[in-house]
Amino acid sequence: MSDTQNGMTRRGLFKGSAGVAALASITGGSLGLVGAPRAAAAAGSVEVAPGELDSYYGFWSSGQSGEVRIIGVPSMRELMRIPVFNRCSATGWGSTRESLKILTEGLMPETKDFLAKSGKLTYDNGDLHHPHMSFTDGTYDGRYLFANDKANTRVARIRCDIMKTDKIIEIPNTSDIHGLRPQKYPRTGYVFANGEHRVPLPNDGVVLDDPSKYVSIFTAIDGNTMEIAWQVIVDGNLDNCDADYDGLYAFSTCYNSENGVTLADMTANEQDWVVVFDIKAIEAGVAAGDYKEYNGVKVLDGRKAGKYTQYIPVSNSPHGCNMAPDKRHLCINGKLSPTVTVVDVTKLPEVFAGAEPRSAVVAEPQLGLGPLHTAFDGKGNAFTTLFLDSQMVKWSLEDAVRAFNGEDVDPIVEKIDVHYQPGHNHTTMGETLEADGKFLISLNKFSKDRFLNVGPLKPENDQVIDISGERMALVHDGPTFAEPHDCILVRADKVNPASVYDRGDPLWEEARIQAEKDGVDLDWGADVIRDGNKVRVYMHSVAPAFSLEQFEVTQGDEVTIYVTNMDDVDDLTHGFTLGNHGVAMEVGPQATASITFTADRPGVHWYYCQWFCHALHMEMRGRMLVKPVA
Ligand code: K7E
Ligand code: CUA
Repeated sequence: MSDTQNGMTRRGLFKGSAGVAALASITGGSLGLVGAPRAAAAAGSVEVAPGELDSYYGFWSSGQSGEVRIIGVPSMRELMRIPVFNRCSATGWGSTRESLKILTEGLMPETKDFLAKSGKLTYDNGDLHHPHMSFTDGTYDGRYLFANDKANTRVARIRCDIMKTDKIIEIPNTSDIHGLRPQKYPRTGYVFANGEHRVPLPNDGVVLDDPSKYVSIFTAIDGNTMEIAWQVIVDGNLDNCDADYDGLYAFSTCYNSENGVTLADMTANEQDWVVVFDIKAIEAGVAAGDYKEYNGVKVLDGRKAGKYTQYIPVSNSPHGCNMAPDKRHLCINGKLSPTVTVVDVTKLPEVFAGAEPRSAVVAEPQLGLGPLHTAFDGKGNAFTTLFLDSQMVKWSLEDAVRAFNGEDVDPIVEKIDVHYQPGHNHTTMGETLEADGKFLISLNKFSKDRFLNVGPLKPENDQVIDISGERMALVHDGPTFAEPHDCILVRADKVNPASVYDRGDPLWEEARIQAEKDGVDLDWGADVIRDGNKVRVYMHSVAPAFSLEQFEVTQGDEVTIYVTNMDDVDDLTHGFTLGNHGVAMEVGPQATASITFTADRPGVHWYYCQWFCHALHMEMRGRMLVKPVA
């Protein structure tokens, strides 16, 4: 239970009732609310009064912005941004030594060489589509978030104890990681990642137009070590993926079964596939040595249906791939077809034993135009976004199965308009066994007229829909910057971040080792160590002062500044910004951060704390003197 749910006050109850009454009036009183409201943030209202907390953490992708955002749900207040593949002016992500280590250590050697030719250590951009939390026994466990980078073929991990990225790896042998899902059972475990665009293997520039040499690759990463466990070559382009609740299978939607390289080739067939991966069989294949190594990764061949993979035909160009929390039904969203294809995963052993692949399909309801993604309420209902119709459709899984069997039932429960062109959607806890059917987010690609006009580039519109009653009720418009593709909604009690860093955190392990070599106390130091033309400056901060008010270096020195924040109070972050050097970093309570630059501008340069920390924050500063070379 979250604090919000427990913290039911008279005032909260009053507010909750008022909110529900207001809502009922705007929806014509038809809102079938179940049970009494418990607090302002309970189902039925998105109002979270000042001082009250949201009941869900929303972890939002940001697409081409390259970060992850934390948004409180249902209020839709943006709480935090986590830099991942992007650069961040506030925190120094992409320029501190700690972040550069994470951004560079997982790159392949040839990528590093390639970037070095442009004077770069790593990529500056990313395209982050799919953030998902680690699982234990079919539900979120609050350890990690994982996310893909479609732009530069990477996968990142975020530590949920401090909400910072701690690993980024490049995936070899493939191009453009798109779909990404963690293993749900027994534990993550594997993180499954789809290489979307087919490339020749090896991709050495010799092959351009021979489609038979192009492959798509499905990757399983060990989420604990962030090393690649294995890869499987498949037919067609991989798009989205998911995993079952029994730890047996993973699934990927696949378009371009034609294996074409032009648009005309890619859409020639009437049917594409969902690929089913048999995890145990693949693990046995790895153990038996049935693989080839490319770039140090074990790659199995799953291009022909067999013991590793099965290909279930679905209509042309499917997109979303969503496993229902009933542990049984996998929903494949038609995109170009108005249907969602429902696969019963309990029938998959028969398919692997030779049964006709389509025998696992148990429903195929016609829902409307452009079905992209489906979410679940844990009560047997599915919610599918209709991109072309700009609608959300609620439908019954059970009725869809009955209709497929010839019964005269309409699986569609209700449709509502959303604004506009929804892509992903997500329900509270909806990709876990604890799906609770409270709220549904519709991530709309266009906002058009819904907000004040801010120029040609408009925000996206992420709308909140209350699904706790009989009918869906659209209750909030939430503008977001480019460009959320997906989000997850995690019950607040599942996530328990620290407020202050642990001094032993591995994040600044290199600083710890260097300080020890230099004979300096990293915690309380105020030292300048000269080592040839390298200068290491150690200082700590306790509001409102740095332990060094000044230090001297010589023009041309390579300077590394280590700042340790020895305040251990909640929310007491300091910063270090060095004027006219492009140097800035966040230093959280009890954290160490460091940055390296060349001091090449003779003169006095002020450094200051840029995080407003104290009544004397403006005075929290010091001077670096750069002496000219004689
Ligand atoms: Cu935008 Cu999940 Cu990349 Cu669908 S994906 S919409
Ligand atoms: Cu420390 Cu501002």
